Amino acid sequence: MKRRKFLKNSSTLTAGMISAPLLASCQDPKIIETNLAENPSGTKPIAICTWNFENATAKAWEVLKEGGSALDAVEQGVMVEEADINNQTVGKGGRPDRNGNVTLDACIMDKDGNCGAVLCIQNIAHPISVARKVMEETPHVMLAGKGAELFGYEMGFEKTSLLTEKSKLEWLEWKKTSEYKPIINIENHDTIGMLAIDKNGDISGACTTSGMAYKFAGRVGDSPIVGAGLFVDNEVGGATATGVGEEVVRTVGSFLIVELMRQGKSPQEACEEGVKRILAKNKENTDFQIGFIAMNKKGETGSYCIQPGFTYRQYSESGHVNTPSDSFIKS
Ligand code: SD4
Repeated sequence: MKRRKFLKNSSTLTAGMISAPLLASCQDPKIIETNLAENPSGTKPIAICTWNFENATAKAWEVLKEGGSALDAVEQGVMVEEADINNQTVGKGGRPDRNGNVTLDACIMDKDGNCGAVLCIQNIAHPISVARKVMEETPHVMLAGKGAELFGYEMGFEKTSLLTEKSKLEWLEWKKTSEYKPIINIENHDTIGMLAIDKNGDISGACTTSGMAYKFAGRVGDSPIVGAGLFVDNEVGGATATGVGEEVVRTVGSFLIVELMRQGKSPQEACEEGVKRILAKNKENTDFQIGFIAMNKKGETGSYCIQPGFTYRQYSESGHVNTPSDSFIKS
């Protein structure tokens, strides 16, 4: 039943080719030629993200086509979802914890393996940008809770209420039973993880979420944990996750996928193995969702998930497409 709902709500395949002027302006043709010669199926620059976040990949592509860095592309790309109050799993508008507080998790990683994260941060609309500041302005990798929030204000971020009327009303309804049951459908699983390669061939990644709806106060999932919700190694590629974070943390999912690519697996094969490792630890219960996406240094991409319905968006000179992911459970 839950799975059927998931399918019903999942995005359908949409594909729109980019315009000729955009193609022409995209990048130094020499670089494209070299890439194609090396690897006919790979392409770069490229941005990919979990789910069908068309506006987020369009923003990332705008940065990449102007010659911007992969780091700027992923930050600005995911900020689109953080700002979208209709996305109830990311940023402002996110569903609150069981006490009615919206707490956000985010991390970012650059081509040099630098990383920054904020965990359980409140009242700041763009946790990804605070995470970037942690990476660039502090000697630390992670800041949590009040400390992260105060650091954000020091860095000039504004205090803002993240709980929208819609999320508040839903939470009040939930409180009548107070049953914590992560539901497998797109409304509860639209965390954005994004990976990009820029014109120099450098890779960065970002991941941002409000986490599982009605979680315990203080709960942190995989999304801000470097290696779990996101991992990038500029020599190999990157991976990022969506779904039940506790399960991704148990296998350090994104790091695993990057390491599998280092050992020669394609992004697709590595994502499949990543999901299968999680399933191996859940022999009795597959009634939850995990979706991984991955990209290697050549710009080849892949994805895999447990339940059908997961898709990922990609934007490169080959087009702007939403690709349905293959799944362990077929229907
Ligand atoms: C978490 N992985 O906090 C996140 C939730 C998620 O789409 O991906 N939702 O566990």
